[in-house]
Amino acid sequence: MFITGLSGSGKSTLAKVLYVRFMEMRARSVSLLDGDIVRKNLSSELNFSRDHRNLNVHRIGFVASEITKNRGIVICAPIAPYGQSRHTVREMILPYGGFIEVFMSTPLEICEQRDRKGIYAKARAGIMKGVTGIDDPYETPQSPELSIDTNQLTPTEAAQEIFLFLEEQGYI
Ligand code: GGZ
Repeated sequence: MFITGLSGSGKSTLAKVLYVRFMEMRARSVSLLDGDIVRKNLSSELNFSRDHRNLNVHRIGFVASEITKNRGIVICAPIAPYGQSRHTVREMILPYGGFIEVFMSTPLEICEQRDRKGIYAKARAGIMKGVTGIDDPYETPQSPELSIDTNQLTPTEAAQEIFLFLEEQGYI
C-alpha cells in the first residue's frame, strides 16, 4: 500500500490506523515505511531536490519490493510528489504482489491550517524553500486505486473505506 499526498494530508495518521488493523488480523507480517522515519533512518543524507526525492522514493520502493517478495504487507507513506517515481515503484512491486496507490486528496488549505511542523508558515514567510504544494510541485495522481480526503473522513472511516476496497478486490 502506497499512500501519497502533501505534508499534513493525513498520510501518517491513516498509515498508523491501517498498521494496527493489519496487525490485528495476525495473518501476515506488517511493515510501515513512513516518510519521516525513512528520512531519518534510510535517507538521512538526502535533501528535497527533485533528484533526491526520487531517490528517496525509489529506496522505499526497493525495501517495499523485498518485503512484498517475502509475502509481507507493507504500508509506505512518503509525499512522493512525482508521478514518474510513483510509477517506477508500482513496477517494482507488481511482480511480487498487489500495489494499491492511495491518494490523500486533502486540500492544501486544510494541510496548511494543520501545519503541525510549521513548514507551511515558514514557506509562506520565505524562510523555507522548496516546500511541496507551495513552491515545489505535487503531481496529482491520475489513476490511484483510492482517493481519501481527510477533510471529509475521519482516520477510522478512511481505514474502513480502504478495508472495504481490499475485500472487494479479494486481498483480504
Ligand atoms: C515537503 C518537507 C520539506 C519540504 C521537510 N517539502 O509532514 P512531515 O514534514 O512530517 O513530512 C514531510 C517530510 C517529507 O519527506 P518525504 O520523504 O515524505 O518527502 S518525499 O517523498 O518528497 O521525498 C515534512 C518534511 O519532511 N519536510 N522539508 N521541502 N516536506
